[in-house]
Formats: sequence, structure tokens, C-alpha cells
Amino acid sequence: MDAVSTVRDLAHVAELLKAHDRYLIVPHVAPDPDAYGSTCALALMLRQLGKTVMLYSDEPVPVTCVFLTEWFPVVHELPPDQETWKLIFVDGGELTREPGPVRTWRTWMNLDHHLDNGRFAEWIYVDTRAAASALVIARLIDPLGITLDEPIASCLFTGILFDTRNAFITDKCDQELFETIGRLVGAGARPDHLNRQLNEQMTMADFKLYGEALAGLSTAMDGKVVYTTLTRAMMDAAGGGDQAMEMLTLNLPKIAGGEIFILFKEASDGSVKVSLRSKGRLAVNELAKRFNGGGHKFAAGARFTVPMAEAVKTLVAACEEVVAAPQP
Ligand SMILES: [Mn+2]
Repeated sequence: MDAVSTVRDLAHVAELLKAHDRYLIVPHVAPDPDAYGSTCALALMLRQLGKTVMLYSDEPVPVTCVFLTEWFPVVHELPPDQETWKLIFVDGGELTREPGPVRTWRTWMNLDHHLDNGRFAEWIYVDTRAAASALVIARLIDPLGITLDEPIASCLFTGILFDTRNAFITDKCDQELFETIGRLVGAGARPDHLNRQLNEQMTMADFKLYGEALAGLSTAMDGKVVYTTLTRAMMDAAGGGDQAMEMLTLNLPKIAGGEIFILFKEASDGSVKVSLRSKGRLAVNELAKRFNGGGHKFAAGARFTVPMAEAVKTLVAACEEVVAAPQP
């Protein structure tokens, strides 16, 4: 638990969750498998306690998350009687990460593991050492007294798998994580099946786009900064985008000698979405913050509202500075 938290502990979180009846659970914008893994699991857990639960997003469910939302359906329309619902925001800590239509709602609870937090929720539980939000949700199984069944275990397993580079190998993978994974598998989560759902559903279009972006790799600072772009034209011609982006951010750090890895992706509104990865020496969240972003120390994102060429020039220059600067 971080200092930003407003609850005493997880038992307190469980106490609060038991005290109310209607929950609107919300993952962050551009939801990923940790966002859906953790929110679907939490929704299933609260439903088991007899609560009325809705899982809301204003965006279509990404291909990689569809199997998760088969365990708990997502609604794309907000329910009426706003004041009768307790809104729980999961896997994000800034108001701008909440889906637009709920930003005017009062956020009752925020459960997260990101470094930046806008402190806008009434009850906050943040643990930045947790490898995934799904791990935070898993910690509620015992305090809530729910039965860990296969759907809940599968959602949690998937969230943790995704946020640990699909292999339980990030710096936050500690003993607690592996013990939790053991428990989830014991409760019916099937690693081979979930990996197939999560990592072996890429469209041919996205796979080819991935190859195209690899062919266009550039470097700076003797290969210490590695970057590539997915332009609108490339994505329109190939008919893909999001999954290629995920594959690139996942795999670019495999290049020897690289320190910072950047993927620039042109969004449909013309802005440039940036994914930053670090091999573990340089913090990229601080860098992302300078450009309206944030995230984790070694995995962060940002958004530019300038044309692609300018975004590349600006961010690569900023990365060069960071690589050159003496580290504390
Ligand atoms: Mn996460």
C-alpha cells in the first residue's frame, strides 16, 4: 500500500465493499487485459456476495479481452440514477484515464498499481509494487470471504500474465505473485488455455504490420534508443493496429544494447500515442510525464498532439538526454 492510499488496509477495502449494494466498475481508457482481468474478477467477486454489479466501458472490447468479458459482460451505456451506484475505478489513477462519460461521476473507490494518482476518489488503495491490478484484486479474495472459482481465477491469472510481459518476468514478480499464481492455477486457471486466448489470437493483418514496423526500426545514441512508428497510412493499408502495437512494445526490449524503446502510433484523431519501455536502468515514467503521460517506472505511455515527425524528433531528443545524463 502506498502513502496515497486513504484506506487503512485491504480488510478496510473489503469492509467498504461489503457495506454497499450497487457497483459500477470501470477499467481505464484503452483497456488492456490487466484492466479487464481485474475488473471482470472484481465484478464476479462482488456478484458472488449478492451485489448488483455493472462493468462499464464506452469503448469496444479489444480482441485480446473478449474472452475475459465472456465471464462478465461489459455494458456500453451508463445506468440511470447515478447517485445510487458506487463507482470503482480500476488500473488507473488519473481522472483522464477514466472513460469520458464517467468523469463527471463521483469516483467512490480507486484500486490501482500505477505511480501517478490524481487523488480524486473517496477511497484509494494503491500499491505501486504490485505487478498488476489483478494482483491487488486477488488480495481481496480472503478478506471478502469469496470462493475462488475458475472464472475469477482465470481473469486474475490473465491480468497478471499480461502485466508481467506475458511471462511473469518483470521486476515486480515477487514471492507473493508466484504464490498467488499457484493458487489461481489450483483453482482452475489453465495457463496454456489462457495464453492461447491472450497471445495466440493475432490477426494476419496485425502480424504483417508488426513486421513492417520492425523493418522500419531506427536507433539513436549507438543503439541505446530504439524506435519505430505505426502511421495511419500503414494501419489503414494493413487493416490492423492495436495488436501490432502490443507486440512491438513487448518485443522491442529484446534487442541487445538498447536502453529505451519507443513505439509511436498515430491515433485516428491525428494525435500520436507513444509507448515507452526501459530495460530497467532508466525510468521512463518521468519522461512520459513531460508529455502528458505516465505509468510505471519501466513501462509508460504518453500522447503528442503534434504531427508524427515532430513527435519523433522531440521524444527521441528527450531520450538522448536521459541516456546521456549521469544516473543517481
Ligand atoms: Mn495494470
